[in-house]
Amino acid sequence: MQPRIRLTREAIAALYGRPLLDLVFEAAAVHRAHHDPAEVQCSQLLSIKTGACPEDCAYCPQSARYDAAVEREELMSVERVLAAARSARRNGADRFCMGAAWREVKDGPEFQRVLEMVRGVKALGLETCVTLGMLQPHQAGALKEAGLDYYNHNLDTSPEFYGEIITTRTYEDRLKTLDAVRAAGIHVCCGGILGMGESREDRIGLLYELARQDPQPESVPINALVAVKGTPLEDQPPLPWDEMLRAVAVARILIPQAKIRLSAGRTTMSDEAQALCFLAGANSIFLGDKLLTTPNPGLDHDGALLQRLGLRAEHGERAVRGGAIPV
Ligand code: SAM
Ligand code: DTB
Ligand code: SF4
Repeated sequence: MQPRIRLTREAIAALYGRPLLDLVFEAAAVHRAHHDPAEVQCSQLLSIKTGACPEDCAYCPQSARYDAAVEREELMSVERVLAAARSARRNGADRFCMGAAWREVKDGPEFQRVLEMVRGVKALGLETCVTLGMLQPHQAGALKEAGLDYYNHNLDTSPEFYGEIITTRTYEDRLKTLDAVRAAGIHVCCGGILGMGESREDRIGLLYELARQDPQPESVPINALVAVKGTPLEDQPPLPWDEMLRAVAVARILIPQAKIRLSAGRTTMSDEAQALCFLAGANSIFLGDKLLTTPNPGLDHDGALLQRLGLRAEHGERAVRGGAIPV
């Protein structure tokens, strides 16, 4: 189902600029019409191959071109990945997401190992997600066959600002990968990053590009930049909480069926700001104290926050009870 609002940049700009509490109120109504507002989908991330990436994404500590303090690590063994997935399940996660610092997937033994990881995680009863860079149609087919539920590939920002952040692959390349994912019948997880020095107009442009995909993505991560020392964006000032809130609310209104994921950047958001984002339609988070290479709030903090707000993990039946996260 498409949203009721016209999908033009002008209409989205008008929505984005509404008085903040009116915008949140409307987004909350859309949220409650399409989702159980007490549930938050919980995923856990693992970096299965870390650092030494040839790409030049200005935000990324894993690019070989910058000198962020990230330990390089070759592709992990299947056993180590499955041990991490079991621990994610104990933590209350129902989806396990594996990320590789690759420009693109290459056919061969390493890809075969990733397929093995997907099969193994799926066999644990968890949903599976990977983010591996650019992907060709036959590789998407192989991932689907192995049991992949979601592929994460972000647009990151507006088409206009994109060239300021990445020069080693185009917006068009990203859309092509997303087409291959969709054509293989894998759910699309596609979002972006705020706080990279882009204008509000760029944030509106990103939301427009996300919402006009047909079909719309099933999962939309809204990341706040984690400004990592050694990357070109290390000195970016933190994103104001109300810009994050506006973007979440507009994403919820424009993409009503999707999970809107409050992704990177939660360690610098207050509990109050996160609560407002949940009210405005965010309904997915990453659990645990680490994202790929940067910190995340951790189970005790998130457990207490969800408890306070009366929220619980979605698909709690898949998770093991008795942990910090209410299920
Ligand atoms: N290499 C693959 C790719 O770029 O498609 C997969 C891994 S990459 C780390 C996945 C996503 O993480 C990026 O598209 C970006 O949106 C997000 N990301 C990376 N570094 C970030 C940071 N410092 N702050 C916020 N989001 C970040
Ligand atoms: C996404 O949009 N956010 C997640 C996931 N996709 C892979 C990752 C954010 C990474 C933040 C930087 C890091 O931890 O290295
Ligand atoms: Fe490489 Fe992905 Fe980081 Fe870009 S975002 S440098 S492609 S790991």
